[in-house]
Amino acid sequence: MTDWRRIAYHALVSRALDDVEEATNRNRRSVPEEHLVPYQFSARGHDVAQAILGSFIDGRHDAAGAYYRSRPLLLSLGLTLEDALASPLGRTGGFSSGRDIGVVCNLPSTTGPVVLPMAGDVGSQYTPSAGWAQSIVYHRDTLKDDSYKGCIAVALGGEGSVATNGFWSSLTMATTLKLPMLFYIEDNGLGISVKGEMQTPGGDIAKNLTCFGNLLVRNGDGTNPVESEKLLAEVVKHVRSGTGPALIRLTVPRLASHSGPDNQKGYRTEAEIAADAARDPLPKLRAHLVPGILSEKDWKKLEAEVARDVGVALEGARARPAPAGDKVKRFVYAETREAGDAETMGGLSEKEIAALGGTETAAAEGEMLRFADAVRRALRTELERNPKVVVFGEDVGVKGGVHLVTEGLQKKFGRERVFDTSLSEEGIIGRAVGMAIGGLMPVAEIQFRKYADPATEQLNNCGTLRWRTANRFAAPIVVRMPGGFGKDVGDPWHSLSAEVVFAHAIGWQVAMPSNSADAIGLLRAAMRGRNPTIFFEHRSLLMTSDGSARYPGDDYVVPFGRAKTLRDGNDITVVTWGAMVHRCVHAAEQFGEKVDLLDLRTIAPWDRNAVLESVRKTGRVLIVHEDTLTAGFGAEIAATIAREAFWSLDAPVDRLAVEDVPMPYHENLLSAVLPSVTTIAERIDVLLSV
Ligand SMILES: Cc1ncc(C[n+]2csc(CCOP(=O)(O)OP(=O)(O)O)c2C)c(N)n1
Repeated sequence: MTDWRRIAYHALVSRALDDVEEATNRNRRSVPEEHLVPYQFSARGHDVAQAILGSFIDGRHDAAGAYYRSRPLLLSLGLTLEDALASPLGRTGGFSSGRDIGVVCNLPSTTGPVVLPMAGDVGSQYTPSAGWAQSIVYHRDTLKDDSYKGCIAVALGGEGSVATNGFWSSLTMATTLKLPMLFYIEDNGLGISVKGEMQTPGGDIAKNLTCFGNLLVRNGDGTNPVESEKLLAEVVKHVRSGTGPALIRLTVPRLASHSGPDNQKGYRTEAEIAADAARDPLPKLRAHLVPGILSEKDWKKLEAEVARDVGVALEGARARPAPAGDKVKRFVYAETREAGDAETMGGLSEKEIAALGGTETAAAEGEMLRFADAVRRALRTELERNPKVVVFGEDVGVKGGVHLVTEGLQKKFGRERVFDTSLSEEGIIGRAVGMAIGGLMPVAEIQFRKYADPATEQLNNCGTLRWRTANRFAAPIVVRMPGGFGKDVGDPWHSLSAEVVFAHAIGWQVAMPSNSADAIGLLRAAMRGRNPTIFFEHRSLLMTSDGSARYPGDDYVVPFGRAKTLRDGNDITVVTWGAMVHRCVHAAEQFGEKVDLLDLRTIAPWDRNAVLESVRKTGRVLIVHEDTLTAGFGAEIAATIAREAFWSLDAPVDRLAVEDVPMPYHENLLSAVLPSVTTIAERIDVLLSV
């Protein structure tokens, strides 16, 4: 039975919140500055249909991927009015404790519907929502958890968002995998100022998707409560039945400007504004309810209740303290759980991580393993130990990956745990994020480093997710990606390194192992950890035996941020990582006891102390990497040394790297750009003579 009183309450509350914020901002000269909402977005016009949608989102593990106009939905899913008002004011508590725009919301829950952490990028909500939907299927069918039966993910978006990559990527995922996912498109005809006809031909995405496979499509008037309720009941029932996804488009008016600073000048006529005002769904809701369902008196009572609740909430929100600047650096990475700083949602539980354990002591006498075999073995042991591990990417299933790293894993662990994905890197990473928030440990493969480009938005949002939700959410995923030069071959697409991009991205751990043992230890540490990790598999190590090492054991872990000293020397420090380690080892052999050689192993975090200690001892340093020179990670290390160890230096800090050209194809060209044993040795020689 539809609870229309509850729907009306949430629609009225949403309208009242918009009223308060808009009135305050309109009268900005006469109100105290701390009452202003710096970034105000109104849901006016979208509110009634969202409140109806909210009345259907009640599954134990339902989740919504939403956007900045979704506050009415959040209200109906349990957002407190005080949090709803405090967040746009930037006060403590709420969605982000003043870190993010107040309408970029989230709502963690372990006992009812969740609102996944929103992001400012239009369309970025879709693929994590599909990931949550896939995690529902995994919990339900593979982990046999009946509490996930009938649960769904819903993604909300405007008609502008249907032009984004995320929309199409998630639509492909949801329809090919028949995921329990509902696409809820609230079409107000405008993307800021751009008309819907620019986003999809004819401006009607539902019409255009009528023939899309495996998709139930419904199209209706979001200002008509009866029609909206009927269509929503139908699509939600369909998705809950487990037969596949659905898309509903509801037309709604945007009864305000796009956002606070927008005055609609130049793109919307007075007549258009008036026509939309005449479509206001709130009077239509009232007309539907009064007097048949609620009496005139009931409605008045409801309005009074809303006014009282919003008044109390506003007082509470304004009284909340502003966030203190000294805490702004917290929660970029996971903090100790002992201090009570566990995230509310995302990743493995404390108990699960403790049960997995790990040792930093390598087993003695393990057999020699090549790099690719080592990564496969680490994946295999983790898949065996932890039922929440899932491994996926393009071609990783039947074929075992184009580098054959996942060969045989699907056969052993099944298609639910090791699987191929559609060809969308945004989809691969967004899905991983949704799955990690859903409590799984996703290990995603990006086929080559360069092909992480289309996933940039999801990667960046994954990294900042813990910080911007003030530790309410985390998405610890592992992203494996091969890159760097191959055996006697390179090219701009398959041989990119550019690891510095991920060191620069906030919130990521970045592993750059040079050998099998470190690869196993770092991959395992990431898969038993609480931070998202880029795990770089160097192509030349995958293709040769350069990185072979003894198997260090089934529980071996290497902590991030700990360099390994490969040679002790007193006259020069060489800092390197990845495949360059092997060239540096050969170059250093020519200098007897002179070279102190450090393999950083991880560049985020990186072992500052080990580097500085070594440089203070030797007074000279050469940093060698394959990534291009300008703004490469070597620049970061050089700057740190220049500041922290300046008085210990006997020579300029030096870097040797590929000199700002893409990686070439022919072997001759490749060897002309890559640091070689000879050029590394020459550089060491020069520095030693300074
Ligand atoms: C990836 C991205 N590009 C551009 C923007 C700037 N932007 C914010 S809202 C918006 C229009 C979105 O329109 P629509 O999806 O129809 O939602 P509505 O605001 O109408 O509810 C744009 C272009 C953004 N936030 N993200």
